[in-house]
Amino acid sequence: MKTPNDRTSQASQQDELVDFLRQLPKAELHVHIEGTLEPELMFTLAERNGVSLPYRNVAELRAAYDFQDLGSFLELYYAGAQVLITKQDFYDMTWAYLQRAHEDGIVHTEIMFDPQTHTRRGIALETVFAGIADALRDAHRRWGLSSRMILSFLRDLSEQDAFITLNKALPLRQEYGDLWTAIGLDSAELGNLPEKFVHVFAQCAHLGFRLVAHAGEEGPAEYVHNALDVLHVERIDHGVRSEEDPALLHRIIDNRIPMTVCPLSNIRLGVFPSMADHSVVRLLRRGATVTLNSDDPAYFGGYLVDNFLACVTELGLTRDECRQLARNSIQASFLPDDAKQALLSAQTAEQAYQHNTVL
Ligand code: ES4
Ligand code: ZN
Repeated sequence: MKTPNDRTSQASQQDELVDFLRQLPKAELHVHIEGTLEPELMFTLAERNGVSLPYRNVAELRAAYDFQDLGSFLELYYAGAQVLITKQDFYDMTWAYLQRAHEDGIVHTEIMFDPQTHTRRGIALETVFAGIADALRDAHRRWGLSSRMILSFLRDLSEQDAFITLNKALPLRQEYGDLWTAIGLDSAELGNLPEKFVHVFAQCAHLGFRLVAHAGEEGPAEYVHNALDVLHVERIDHGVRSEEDPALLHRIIDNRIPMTVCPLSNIRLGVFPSMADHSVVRLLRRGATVTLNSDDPAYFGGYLVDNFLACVTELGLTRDECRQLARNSIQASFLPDDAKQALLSAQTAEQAYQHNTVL
């Protein structure tokens, strides 16, 4: 049997690193299910549904993924979602993500979905819920991979539109309440302040939903403050610009407010000029409860393990820090405490096994 010292080539070291990252039991807490739609599946669904795409083939579509900022990405992302028509389409997209997630060692996932992207095209909310939920339930049966659904409001639309969406969705809580337990806020951040959604978030809290919001991605640290103070969210999606405000960063560290950070997304959308500039490892080393996530993996060039890899190779993230990030992801999830403990002890057992056999 080979020991690590025998494997000297860079390629095998890389393989060993990928194996290590894959076997870490971890949760993904920030992934937009519409952002997992790979170009190949997009073309398949377009054909199946007779929807025409303004690209001749997959390569042409991929070549268009050359984003300047969040706005230029969102335009393509909403256009791509138009191929999703039937329950089977939502199922196929979600199932493809879950298979990939399972390969990456994800044991729990909290996926965001944007009902307004679909209802405004005349797709019934029930179709969206049913397709996604069926796939999530199948993954739980097949691999024990648990999940939650985070219904996210588009912040470039009005609060009234969010209320309409919430009211349309509430009757579905009967059937999908085990999965749909949280509310999020996404889409174009600049100029669409957290304050705009104060009433609908208060109503969602009153109804017993857990709350998250994107903040401090393109928007300044002030948006993070207001997501916490005005919307009363428990987790901040992105939050990387919090580093610009020392008082805010202290608050986040002291109160262990989780941040769901998406490094490859931030690079592709120009939030940081390059991986070398990314704040995630600095934040982690200052004691922030950071988690790593893929955001829109089909658009940003990588799934969860790819995000870990980029932090290891370009920011010097250590193996212990990888384990810490994996633990953070489970701790920051919306699972009940007993389920978190079970997953955390699985990680401890895995680590003991690694130490005894390989390391
Ligand atoms: C998103 Cl990267 C990002 N930011 C905000 N909203 C989004 N929706 C899908 N991806
Ligand atoms: Zn996001």
